Amino acid sequence: MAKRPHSSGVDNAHAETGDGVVVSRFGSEILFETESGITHRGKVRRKLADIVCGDFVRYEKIGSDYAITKILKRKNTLVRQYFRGTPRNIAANIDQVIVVIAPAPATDWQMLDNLLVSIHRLPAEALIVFNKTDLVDKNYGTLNEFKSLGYTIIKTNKDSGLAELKKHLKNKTSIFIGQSGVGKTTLTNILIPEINAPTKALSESSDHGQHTTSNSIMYQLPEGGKIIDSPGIRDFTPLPLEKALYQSGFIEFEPFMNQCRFHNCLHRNEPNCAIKQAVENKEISQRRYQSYLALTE
Ligand SMILES: Nc1nc2c(ncn2[C@@H]2O[C@H](COP(=O)(O)OP(=O)(O)OP(=O)(O)O)[C@@H](O)[C@H]2O)c(=O)[nH]1
Ligand SMILES: [Mg+2]
Ligand SMILES: [Zn+2]
Repeated sequence: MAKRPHSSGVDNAHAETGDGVVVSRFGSEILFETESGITHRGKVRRKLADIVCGDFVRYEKIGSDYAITKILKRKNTLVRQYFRGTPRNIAANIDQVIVVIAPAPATDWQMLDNLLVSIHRLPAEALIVFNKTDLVDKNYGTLNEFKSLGYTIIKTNKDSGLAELKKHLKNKTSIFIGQSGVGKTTLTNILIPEINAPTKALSESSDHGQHTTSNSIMYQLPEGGKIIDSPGIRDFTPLPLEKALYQSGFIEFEPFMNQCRFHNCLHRNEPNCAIKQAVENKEISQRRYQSYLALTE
């Protein structure tokens, strides 16, 4: 992985280079951690504008300043479509994306579908954390649908489920993502008690989160592994992919693929479509199919 800092040669006896990992980003500056675990601020060169939390980088030390000169090869990047198709990186080199949902604020299920499509594409492991279970009795909305699809769901609240969550976090780089106010930072604070990052109650008038966390920050977990706490999102649209690529993100389509009349069927208006038939037979949920249609419009 990262190399130790070393002298870059005789021309500039004070210049040092080395590798590190981006812990957080604030505009053109980042916080990064060297392999020896020391955190520094660094200036990012303009051409590296898409640098993001989790990136492995090369730095150069000039005097007492650090400049980031290169983004090292990425394993993957979690990307969303920001404005009219513009991609925006959320994090890089992720092993596991943890979508946090809660009874309050109420879950946007279509956003969960969209996130799962993007996670499938990375690829990275997907984990659903159903938080604030103290606020509901048993069954929550359409969550069972995701369980039947085979997604792993962990139930947590401030006082329970944390041991199970820790097992899934161990020795991986994970990111918490989800709507504002679902409790991502609260969970992070419980996992790493010394950080005490700010959290805020839902707005009384709307029952929505108040967008408390403004920058993604990566933390080292005491048991090994890393967790990135990210700002709440209002919506999540995957990058514009070729339509065929969206299909594999709806994992329940898999058994019916290649059974449509047309080999390049988009499962919209085509005749003899096995996916549409499966929706009619209730083998694929109408709700999930609608999410698929919305993505492939
Ligand atoms: N009842 C209950 N409330 C919780 C639980 N976890 C967090 N909360 C509350 O939910 C509110 C929002 O928590 P945060 O941790 O700030 O949520 P967040 O997901 O980080 O929000 P953003 O940073 O805005 O994305 C706070 O008032 C927390 O105290 C829980 O398990 N049960
Ligand atoms: Mg937060
Ligand atoms: Zn079809």
